[in-house]
Amino acid sequence: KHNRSIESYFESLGTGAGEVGLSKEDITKDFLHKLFYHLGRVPALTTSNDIYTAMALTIRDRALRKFVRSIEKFTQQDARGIAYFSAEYLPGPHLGNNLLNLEIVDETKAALTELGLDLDELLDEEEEPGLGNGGLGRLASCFMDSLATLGIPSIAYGIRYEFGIFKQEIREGWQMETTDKWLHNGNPWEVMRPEISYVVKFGGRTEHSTNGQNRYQVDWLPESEIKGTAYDTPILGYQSNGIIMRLWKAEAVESFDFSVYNMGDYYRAVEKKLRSENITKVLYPNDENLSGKELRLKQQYFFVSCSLQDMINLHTTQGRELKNFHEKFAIQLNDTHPSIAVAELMRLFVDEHEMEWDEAWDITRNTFAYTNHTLLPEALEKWAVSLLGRILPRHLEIIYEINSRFLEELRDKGFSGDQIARMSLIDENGEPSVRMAHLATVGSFKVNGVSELHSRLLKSQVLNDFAGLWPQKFTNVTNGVTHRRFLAMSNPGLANLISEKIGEGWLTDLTSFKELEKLAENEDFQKRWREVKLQNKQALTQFIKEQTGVTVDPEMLFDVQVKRIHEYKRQHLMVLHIIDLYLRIKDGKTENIAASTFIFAGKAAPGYFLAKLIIRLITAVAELVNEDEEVNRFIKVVFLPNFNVKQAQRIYPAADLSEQISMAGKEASGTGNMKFALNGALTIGTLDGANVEIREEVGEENFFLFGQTTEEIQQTRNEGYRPYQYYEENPKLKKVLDFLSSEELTKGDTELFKPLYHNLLQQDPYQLLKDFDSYCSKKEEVFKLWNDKKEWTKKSILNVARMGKFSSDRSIRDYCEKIWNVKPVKLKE
Ligand code: 7GP
Repeated sequence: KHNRSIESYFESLGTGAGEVGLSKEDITKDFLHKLFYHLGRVPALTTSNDIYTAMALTIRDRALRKFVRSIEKFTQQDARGIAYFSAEYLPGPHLGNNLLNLEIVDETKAALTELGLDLDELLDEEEEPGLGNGGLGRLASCFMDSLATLGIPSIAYGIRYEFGIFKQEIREGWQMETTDKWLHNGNPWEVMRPEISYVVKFGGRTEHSTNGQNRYQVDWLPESEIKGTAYDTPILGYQSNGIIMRLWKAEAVESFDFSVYNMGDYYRAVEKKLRSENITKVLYPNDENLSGKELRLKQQYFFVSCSLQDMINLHTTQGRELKNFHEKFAIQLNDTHPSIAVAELMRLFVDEHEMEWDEAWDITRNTFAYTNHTLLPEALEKWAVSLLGRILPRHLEIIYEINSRFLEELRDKGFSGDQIARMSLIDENGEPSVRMAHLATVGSFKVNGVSELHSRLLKSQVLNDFAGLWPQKFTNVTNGVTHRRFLAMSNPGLANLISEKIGEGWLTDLTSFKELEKLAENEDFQKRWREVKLQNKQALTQFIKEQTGVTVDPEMLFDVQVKRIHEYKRQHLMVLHIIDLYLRIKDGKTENIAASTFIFAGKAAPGYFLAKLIIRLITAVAELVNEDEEVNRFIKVVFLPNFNVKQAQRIYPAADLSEQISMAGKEASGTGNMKFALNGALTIGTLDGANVEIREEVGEENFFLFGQTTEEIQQTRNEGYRPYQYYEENPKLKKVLDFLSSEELTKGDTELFKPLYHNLLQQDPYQLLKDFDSYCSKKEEVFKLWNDKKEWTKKSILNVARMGKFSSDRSIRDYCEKIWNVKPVKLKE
């Protein structure tokens, strides 16, 4: 009876009765209700966090409603679904995006205004979940937005890190890291699901036997067990479905270890609980050597095991058989971080569900698909066999078994010994280790790169042997970004101007921006385009002042590079050019320089010395330039601390020039490049990653191309690249490099930048010196064009008009077609 009354209530929700309404009045009522009943606040004691939380809860109700509706629909239709496995997510602030997706920005603003409150202040209050390092995590979140919008039955699995990516502060010019306590004020967006929890085992040993039915049986006798509990956050699509991001938190299986407790050692028992919870404490910053980090492997296994158990549970409680698992689900592995899932699914099938190996392998290989995000050799994950065997003894056995069958297949096919050694899941050079990219490739039905160029290089370099063996397995899906967050929400000025001209259809179809092409030379439109950009630059100017104390002039060219700090991305190439400008200005040769503000932001991995030194170099140049009256009329330099999604949303709309200057062949795709162009910035860039496709789309005359191609880089290397020669033969470059150890720049500490200087002169692994001239002369063209406002604006409009391809909606459609074979199940509202 009880059940029926719940059901009938749910039904009535469907017909509108008892709905959480979307009118201003509904929002006001619920908001006050939350403040009073949920938070128990009296007006006099209400803090701004209370107000934010009450509104967040009000909106979460509406988001959950969408989610519940979507799930019902998926279940009704018995739809095939996608599980996205990612160790990282960077959703950014939820509130503003949910308001946009529910189309209640105005209603909410009005409700708050009537109560004497301000929506913008509330939006400012939100602390974002920094559960990722950079591009890979943000891509996962853009994909969630599009999966929900397109109505793809899906769930995003990951880790609920208590501390996300570190907070960056700048002290005396250096990066300092502090902990990111994003949960300190609570997290109103998540729903804890104590009843959705699974046990995950670690360590110990295995026992092989033949059971009563004469079946070969392996038992894993673990050393310890940990419980994972689900925390669900609804992620909304635009005018459409809601999906769930399900993040796992680690806890002790029992709060107390009773055997110890009984002995009277209470504190030792509690300690065990604390140690278990360590697993989901902190996100590891990337770019560091992680191969020895036991806790990192435990994190990966922990979340993957919880997620697979959850999926099997979902599958079987609906009365389905495991042999159909791959028909109901595809699992996308976001890089190799979750690739231990291949071995775990085999273990669950074979050991726990008594499936035969061949059948289990068949299903497993038809379930997973793997996305690679990097070609950098140092970033390709490997786990020492000794470590893996200690933490996951059964998985090591399974990996060996997969490998021996795989190598057997290669031998049968006549592969050479060398090839077999190269393709093996086990790297026998030095300390034996498991190559996770090989495990992911062998265990998947599709492997993709993230841009045309990257996918091509993946096939010809890192996974070349595999591409020869299984050419059909390899494909490309070029990345995309959600234009709803990165244009509609964060650049309302431009979004409104565009909607005024072409309507709002672009929110779900970015290709309709093509219609803007015809306005590219319209002078009125150009003027309004420039006004919007100027307003955005004024807002950023204000923010820069608050954050750094530096005053910049919004009329100047805003030349921006924001992304993780890494040598391959070549932030220091931009700095070398700035130093050249400084020297020119000091020399009185100011003609042809367009007044520019150079803006940098990005985090360096805490253990990456040269990256941190690059930050120090930027802040040193900033100090020198900004304080020099002779110079600061022409150029200013800013380093904005603590780059994150929230900050990014302020920066992209205000940029005139986007710096995408990595050494060709190193940036798998880049996604910042797309966000900038979408907001009307022109790009100066190399033929790397998605730059290639962006240039193809916007037209080569609307893109500042410089630098060597991947082939030329290779050739330079083959010919024996000697960076010193460029230093010797190019007086301008010599002057700039020598300036790195000048008293002027280093304030007397002339040794400060020597490590960078030597690195460039002796190895220059990313060929900055070789590309320097090409970069500088492209900058001259930039300056020239900047002075022709009409031409610049025309190109800016054309860039935006031709961004259609780079919506993550298109990427997700590609995944659906090329990889997942799923159909949308969209809510009709
Ligand atoms: C990044 C790539 O560096 C970037 O080029 C790409 O756009 C992005 O992924 C999304 O595909 N990679 C990472 O953020 C990362 O952590 C290590 O890669 C596996």
